[in-house]
Amino acid sequence: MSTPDVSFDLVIRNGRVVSQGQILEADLGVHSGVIAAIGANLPAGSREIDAAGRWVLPGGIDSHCHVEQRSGMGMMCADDFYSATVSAAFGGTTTILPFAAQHRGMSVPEVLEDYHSLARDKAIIDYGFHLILANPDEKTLTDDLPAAIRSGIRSLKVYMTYDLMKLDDCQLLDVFALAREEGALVMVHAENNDVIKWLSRRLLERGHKAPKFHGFAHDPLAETEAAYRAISLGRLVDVPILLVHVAGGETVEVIRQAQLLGANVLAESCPQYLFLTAADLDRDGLEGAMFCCSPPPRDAQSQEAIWQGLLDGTLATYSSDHAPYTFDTAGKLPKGDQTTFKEMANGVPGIELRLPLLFSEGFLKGRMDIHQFCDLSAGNHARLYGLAPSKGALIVGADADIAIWNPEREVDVTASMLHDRTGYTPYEGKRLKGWPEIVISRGRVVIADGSLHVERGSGRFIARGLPDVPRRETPTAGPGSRPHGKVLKALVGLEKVAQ
Ligand code: DUC
Ligand code: ZN
Ligand code: ZN
Repeated sequence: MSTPDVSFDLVIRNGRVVSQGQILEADLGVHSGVIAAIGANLPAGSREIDAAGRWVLPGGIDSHCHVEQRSGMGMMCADDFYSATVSAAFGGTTTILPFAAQHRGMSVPEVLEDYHSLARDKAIIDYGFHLILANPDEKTLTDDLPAAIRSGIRSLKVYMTYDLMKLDDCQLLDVFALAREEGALVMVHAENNDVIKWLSRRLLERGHKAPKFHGFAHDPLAETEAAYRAISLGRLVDVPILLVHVAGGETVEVIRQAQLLGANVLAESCPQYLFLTAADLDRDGLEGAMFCCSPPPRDAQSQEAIWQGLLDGTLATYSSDHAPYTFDTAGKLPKGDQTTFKEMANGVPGIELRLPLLFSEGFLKGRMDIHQFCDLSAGNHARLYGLAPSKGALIVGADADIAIWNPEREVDVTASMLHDRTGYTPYEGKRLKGWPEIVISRGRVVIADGSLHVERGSGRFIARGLPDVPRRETPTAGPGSRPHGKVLKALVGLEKVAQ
């Protein structure tokens, strides 16, 4: 515990503060937006919050969400940077990392300028951007991408599927090699495009149009195969990659085995793969479209494998993949009741319920301890995406990004209590225990008494530092060893490491 020698703008008293692997019955003092002290009997602050009986936790970091973004299929998200950040904050999240999305024909500088101007006047909590790369041409790789990375966009997302977004393996290797050179983390959407196309064509030829066939078209093997391929390409150029929105049990196993062989592969999963299954896509009529995302929710065994993967560290982050579409022709159902599974917008909302779901079903039900909850909801995101040490942990000197959770409060989820603009929730009717009643961003009380207390545009862009990715060593002999001869090292750009 540290001794205070400053005055406090805010003191949070009597809570259970989770800090550096410890649970402290302590006060937390904030000065100028930063945590200034954690200790017993801190002097009075200009503002005081009594957190007796509450958990005082790092504000959540949602490192995968889509905001004001046009999808690879051309649909526009329902949320802008105001509604998305308000919704995130009501759910205990204080930093988001959405995407600045390049579509073919767009230059990276123009994409970044657009997203900065979309977010600047609307976001109410802090944010950074990952860059989606759909066009890694010569100029992008040589000039634009290095400049973007150095400006604090330290993560890229690439797609192995969606006709208009996907990169081929050569392009993936180009991006991976550049990310290693410049110090960026590459997030990979791993699904085999041709498998999905081939299955979809056959399903539609046979008249199978309903939402549930989305799950058939996106067979689990499409994910597993692409995941293994991405891991192999990452190993070839010796770069860490992060597989996003892992859905299937077999994919978790492939990742676990690859990590045992020394592969620097990281992975993420999301609420939809813990709390939904393929059966949800088979609801009456088109209702199943509300649960359509890619990859789709699988079965109970896969849900269990995702829980295990999150608990044993195979999966490092738990994000929302919030991809909000209204349930009408402007969103999910572009052709109304004639919309086939192939035409539905892919994505589910979840930015607000991500943490309440994990707190209730993961922590309070005894699946994980409070430290695992904090790592999965904030700490691991901060380290991997270059936000630490100012974000992701309650430590002196860090931004005062804090969520105060009431572990006794019970909530029956319904769409009308949420703040995103989809108008529905896949978790309608679910009873949750525990709620983030007070949410603080850089010392500003953002949410209290069920209301928002800050202005549009008061969130800040965060230029991020280098990803802090723990390295697994490649074995020098036996399974997993790599014959990195001089020639291969020179070819893949590893010669600097070789010398
Ligand atoms: N799949 C994606 O690839 N992105 C957004 C949501 C989804 O379902
Ligand atoms: Zn994706
Ligand atoms: Zn996504």
